[in-house]
Amino acid sequence: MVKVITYGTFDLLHYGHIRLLERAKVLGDYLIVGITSEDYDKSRGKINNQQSLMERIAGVKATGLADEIIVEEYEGQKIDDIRRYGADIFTVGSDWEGKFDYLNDYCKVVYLPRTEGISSSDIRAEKRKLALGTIGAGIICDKFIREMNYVNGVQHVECGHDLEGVDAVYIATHPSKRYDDVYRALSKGKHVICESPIALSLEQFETLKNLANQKGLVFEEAIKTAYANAYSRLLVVAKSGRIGDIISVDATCTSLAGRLGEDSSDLEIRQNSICAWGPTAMLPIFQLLGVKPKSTTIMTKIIDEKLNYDGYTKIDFVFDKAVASARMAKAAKAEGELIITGTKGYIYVPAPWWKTDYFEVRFEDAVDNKRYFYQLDGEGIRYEIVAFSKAIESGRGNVYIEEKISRAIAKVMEQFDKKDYVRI
Ligand code: C2G
Repeated sequence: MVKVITYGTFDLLHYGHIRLLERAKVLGDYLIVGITSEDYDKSRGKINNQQSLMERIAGVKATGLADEIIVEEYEGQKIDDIRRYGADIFTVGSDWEGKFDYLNDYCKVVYLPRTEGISSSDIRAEKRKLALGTIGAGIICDKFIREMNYVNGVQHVECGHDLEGVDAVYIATHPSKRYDDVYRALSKGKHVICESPIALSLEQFETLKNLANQKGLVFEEAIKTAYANAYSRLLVVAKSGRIGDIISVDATCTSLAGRLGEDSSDLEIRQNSICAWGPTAMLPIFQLLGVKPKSTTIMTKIIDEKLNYDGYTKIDFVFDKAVASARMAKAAKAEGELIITGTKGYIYVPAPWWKTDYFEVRFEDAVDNKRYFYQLDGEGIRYEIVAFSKAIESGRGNVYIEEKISRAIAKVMEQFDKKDYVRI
């Protein structure tokens, strides 16, 4: 029996895919189709799949051409599979001509002519693009606009104050202005993704959320770290019990803002430490330990009284069975690491942990340590935009940053805003 193996994403299954499978099938007696997992596709830069792995599997299955379907999850798996399944022929479309010649050492490699004139990208592009405007300025806004270019189905549209001509808007204005900007955008029927913190009080957050719900609009908090592969994996590892019970989560984020301290004349246009870093530093704490701390103590060094501008802030949380601390600074420097302490071991994420592609699980006996590496493109912003446009298309909420997390962040912002803190 001649076994043939082929691989692909098979997103929005089309005629080109089916022709490939038909011809692959007649090369032998038994056809194995490897379908790429979401993570593997992300790691090779394919971030625009419209269908989930299960939907893509169902599509290939429905053709009736595959005798066996497997999932392709990592680089180098093709060699493992060819050996494991005893494949005689590896085949793929001619767009890959030459790329898989190295598999000739393991089986016969056949490139089948690609069907011209059709592709998943074309089908995706045919859908009307989401017109996404931006309000705000600065590096973060520029990065966001740049990252839009990598996302199929999203188009950057310049918009004025009236938000004419856009379906959705990204807001990165000064934290003190965000509430008004978000309110205005939602009132005009625009979907909103806004840098965190969105609101400086719980009441503000609830008002915005209710407005979005009433109007059936997507309203999301932008914390890019939440969308990074390494970060979402470390949450899973931490929750899996690998390091035992979680006892403490300690996150530090600092960025020494150049002239701060020497010339503080432009402080009002800068974000203070808690706005710039608080949401990111609190994210793993609330995602791992829950959103109901028994106590929240804010310790801060205020460098401008009138603006309530903190140069350094440390927030201590006490939960039922764990503690946590978030440290953040714009006018002090420390190691930007994340440590999750467990009863059996700990997870260490080196600086800058908020845009890392790597973490380590460490134990008493270093032999048991394990390192994890993941692809991170565009600091996570690219995936954030994909998730936002998918949320709009599907009408489902944000699965990366749940509403209760946004609420918990807004509560801490309110505590700070009311100056309910200990000064140093
Ligand atoms: N294909 C084709 N004609 C098209 C489009 C795709 O023959 N018009 C073929 C591709 O060459 C590939 C298969 O259909 O063999 C699946 O295509 P994709 O879903 O685009 O998957 P791809 O990214 O090519 O993955 O490890 C993954 C594989 O290497 C190929």
